[in-house]
Amino acid sequence: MSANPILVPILGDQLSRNLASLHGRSKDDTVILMMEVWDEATYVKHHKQKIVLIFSAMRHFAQELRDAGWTVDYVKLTDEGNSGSFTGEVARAIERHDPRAIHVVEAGEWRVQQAIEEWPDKFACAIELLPDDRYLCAHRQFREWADGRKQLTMELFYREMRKRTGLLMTDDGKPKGGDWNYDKDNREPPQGNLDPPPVPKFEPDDITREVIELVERKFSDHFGRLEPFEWPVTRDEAQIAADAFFAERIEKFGPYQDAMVHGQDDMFHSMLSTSINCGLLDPLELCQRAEQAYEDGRAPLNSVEGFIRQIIGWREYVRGFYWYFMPDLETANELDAKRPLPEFFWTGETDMRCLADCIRSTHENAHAHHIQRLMVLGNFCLLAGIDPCDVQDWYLAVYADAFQWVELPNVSGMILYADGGKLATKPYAASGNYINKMSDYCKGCRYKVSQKTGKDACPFNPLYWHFMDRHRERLESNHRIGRIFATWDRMGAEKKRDYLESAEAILDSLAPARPGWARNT
Ligand code: FAD
Ligand code: DLZ
Ligand code: SF4
Repeated sequence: MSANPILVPILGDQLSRNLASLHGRSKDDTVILMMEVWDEATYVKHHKQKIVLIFSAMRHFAQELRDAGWTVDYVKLTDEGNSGSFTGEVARAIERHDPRAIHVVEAGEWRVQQAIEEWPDKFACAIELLPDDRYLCAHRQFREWADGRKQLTMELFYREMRKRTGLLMTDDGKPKGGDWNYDKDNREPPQGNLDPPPVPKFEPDDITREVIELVERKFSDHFGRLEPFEWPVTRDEAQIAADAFFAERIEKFGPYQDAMVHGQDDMFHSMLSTSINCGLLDPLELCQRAEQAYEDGRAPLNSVEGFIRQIIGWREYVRGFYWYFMPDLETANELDAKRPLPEFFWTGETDMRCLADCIRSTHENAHAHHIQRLMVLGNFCLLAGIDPCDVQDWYLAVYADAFQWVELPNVSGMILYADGGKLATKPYAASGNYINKMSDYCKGCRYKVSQKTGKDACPFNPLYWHFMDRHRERLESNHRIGRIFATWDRMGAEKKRDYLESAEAILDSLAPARPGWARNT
């Protein structure tokens, strides 16, 4: 090892061998620094499985790097003198290694990036901040695309990304199959026994077992079931999970993307977000595999295009959106929503069968699939007017794949309309009908989805109209939703009053979450 090496900090969501800070680096001249720190584990009280996932994946990655000949300085959470923060640990590492420079890849999250940007003032050695080229759209490219647009329409961004990556494009620059988007074929309700093939589960090894014990000791008051812990924590395991998706589930991924079945937590989804987000899987590689499945005749175009759109469309779009609108996005509250998150989001104790099932899955697996997050949990928060800060904390804390850059645009923009319509042209508000159409939840529910008002009515029904009525002024001029008010007005005063009174009774019954669930008090 050279006398004044380059120090390369690698964060918990940068676990990729092709990370920009490792490109072309000499192993004899590099000390890689990895840090388990209290600040990151508790800025919200993450689900226990999320902490196990990150710490275990970090420890495995460090081992992999050492096996490949790198020098890794790994700081464990319980190591003596651990300062609890990235900046504190970099300061201590500078004392240990006396580096001539630090090469670090930009952080995924605003909070961490702000801290890194203070390093040049704090530390005497040179700091080189590198762009994270694992994403397919650089910040500059997103800015160039977004500047001057009235509406940042995801579909238009997605088409640009298709052209730029060449994914699902013909040689003469046209979308394969003739259309850009096959979403219309991807809205099958669940019918009959769908029987999705099981997702691979991974038995904890000694490294993971040690982390599980640590989490049990140090984070026992965090939300969520700790065991069984079955997420992939290495690239090899993540590849097995991806192989199974491309072999067994992608075919039906498209048609049943929006379907929900009680107790079926994975459906035909890839379950790869945890591995993609911490760096074990490469998003472009996954899209290329999906396209290959189409070319080989193993998966239909609507499934493959749907999958690719989620990744080079939505995933890249929300990342660009986050950096474009931060830090204001964090405090945006266009609809002035002030109600605290109900306690049942943490306990799962509600008679609403759809919400209870989504919260159970969240508690048991640190996961719920997209349409559960959007149209059940998110829809409830929107209709009930839950404070965006509470909702952000909840989504950030409870999902193993949650990082603020992806969580916040989805929460503020997609579900709550808190950004004032920068992401979505209208609020994704829906009554119980939508959930009934796309799931089997309502059959076994104590509430009646067909009933509109009164004690036995599905709460989504009156809450829907209460939402529309209280935001009428803002929404009426929106051509995508404005017509709904003609239906409301045709109902007549008595029916309207019934709706509003039923909704008020539901809202009054929501016990607020006790403090301490999402953050240490
Ligand atoms: P699949 O359904 O198999 O989709 C494939 C991949 O597409 C995902 O792995 C993911 O990388 C990407 N993707 C799909 N939808 C989105 C989206 N809306 N935004 C960004 N990427 C997307 N995803 C996260 O990774 N982290 C989050 O913190 C997160 N928070 C969310 C909060 C809300 C309110 C909503 C509505 C969605 C959120 N999502 C988040 C998006 C989506 O729900 C998850 O990516 C998905 O459920 C992960 O499961 P999967 O890998 O089986 O996804
Ligand atoms: C999510 C998380 C947790 C729980 N703990 C750590 C940690 O101790 N060390 C670390 O490097 N990363 C952790 N992470 C992931 C970070 O929060 C993530 O890398 C940053 O948000 C990037 O901006
Ligand atoms: Fe959910 Fe309403 Fe259906 Fe019950 S009736 S499962 S509350 S949508």
